[in-house]
Amino acid sequence: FHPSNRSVMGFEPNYDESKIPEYTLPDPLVTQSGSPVTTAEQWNTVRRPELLALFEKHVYGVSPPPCPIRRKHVSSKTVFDGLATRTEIDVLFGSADDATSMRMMVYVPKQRAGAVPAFLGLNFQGNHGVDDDPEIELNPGWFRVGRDGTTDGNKANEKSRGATASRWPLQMILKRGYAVATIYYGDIDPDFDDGFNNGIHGTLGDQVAHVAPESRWGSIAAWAYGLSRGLDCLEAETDLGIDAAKVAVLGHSRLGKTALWAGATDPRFAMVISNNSGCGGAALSRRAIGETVGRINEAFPHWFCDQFTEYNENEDACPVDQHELIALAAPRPIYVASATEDQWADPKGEFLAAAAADPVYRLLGTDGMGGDAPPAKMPAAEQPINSGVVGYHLRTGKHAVTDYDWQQYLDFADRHMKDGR
Ligand code: GTR
Repeated sequence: FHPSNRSVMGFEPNYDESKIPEYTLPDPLVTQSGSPVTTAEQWNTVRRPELLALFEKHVYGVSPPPCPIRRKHVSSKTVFDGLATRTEIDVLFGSADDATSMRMMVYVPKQRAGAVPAFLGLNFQGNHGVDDDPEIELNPGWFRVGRDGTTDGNKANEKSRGATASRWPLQMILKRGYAVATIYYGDIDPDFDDGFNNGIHGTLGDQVAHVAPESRWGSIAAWAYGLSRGLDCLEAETDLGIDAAKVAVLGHSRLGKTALWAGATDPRFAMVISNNSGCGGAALSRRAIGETVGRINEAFPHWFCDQFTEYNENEDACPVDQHELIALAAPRPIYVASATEDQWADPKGEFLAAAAADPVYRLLGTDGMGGDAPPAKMPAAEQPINSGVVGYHLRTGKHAVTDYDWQQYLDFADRHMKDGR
């Protein structure tokens, strides 16, 4: 994100808490018809499906039903001085000749007693941007123009090798006993507004023809759909040594929004991690601070469904808010992370959303954010809240994924995805 973008189209973000409009959050534990939800069964059979449908209709759009995947092995190699096996697999969406394909790159620690838990996340700059090994093919697809000379036009160049390696501390993760799988998000749907023709919007789009046009899947929903097909692949590839019942879906920024939607729509994900996801992710839309619904729809008209534009400068009219997206992961562990210098993403709104999801987690028999009730106040930086199944931290620094963030995710995963803990 370029700070200069903040003023494009005349938008001046508000960062003043005192100028936040008065708002009331929709209650996740009251149905649209006004009935209180007081049992886990009512949540699971009535309110959860209702909320999912509302998010589809009003925010992310309706995706096609899962398509069968085809898998083609590309390579397998021992890397990092014997620490791990890296496998590349092309995953094709459906059986059509022109099926879209995405390349999943998977690292599995060699030293392991049995199948290991894994993190699955999309990346921004290609698999070759995650690690600079020249044997990883330079992704030939469409790329956003890089800030630092990593693209020529919309093509990745050699400078993009390892460009996002700091966000993917592979060896640290592998040494902790976890596998990592990643996919370039542009393989699934290139990140520009093309009228929903390229990527899986084009090849699978006829399957949402029955849906009202304003509620058809946007790009975030398409990327989330790709994550689910990635999980299909991990389930099928039993020889990799990954326990597909213990896969955490994670993402940063727009891909954090995507991870949250993937976790909401696909209950097979054992854990959900949102890193600096902001507006349309973990941050409450009704606070209208930093990036707003109106700004995001104007700048990225392809991310959400068209219906979401109804809530530009009109957040109160939306029947859902983002705490309910977090609640859709319940009772599975979820972790929301913010950064102090990322006010655009509204750290406080991310914290408040996690806290407002807590009652759903407690209704489902977990301890939510831990203790008897969620903390009333946002924690200081580097004071993670991680004793319950809803984790949160504020990190000092910029909009990024750092080793500090990963250390918290690994500790949280140790608690919830490792046997005997
Ligand atoms: C920004 C956008 C944010 C966030 C970010 C990113 O331009 O306003 O919502 O998604 O991009 O994905 O890097």
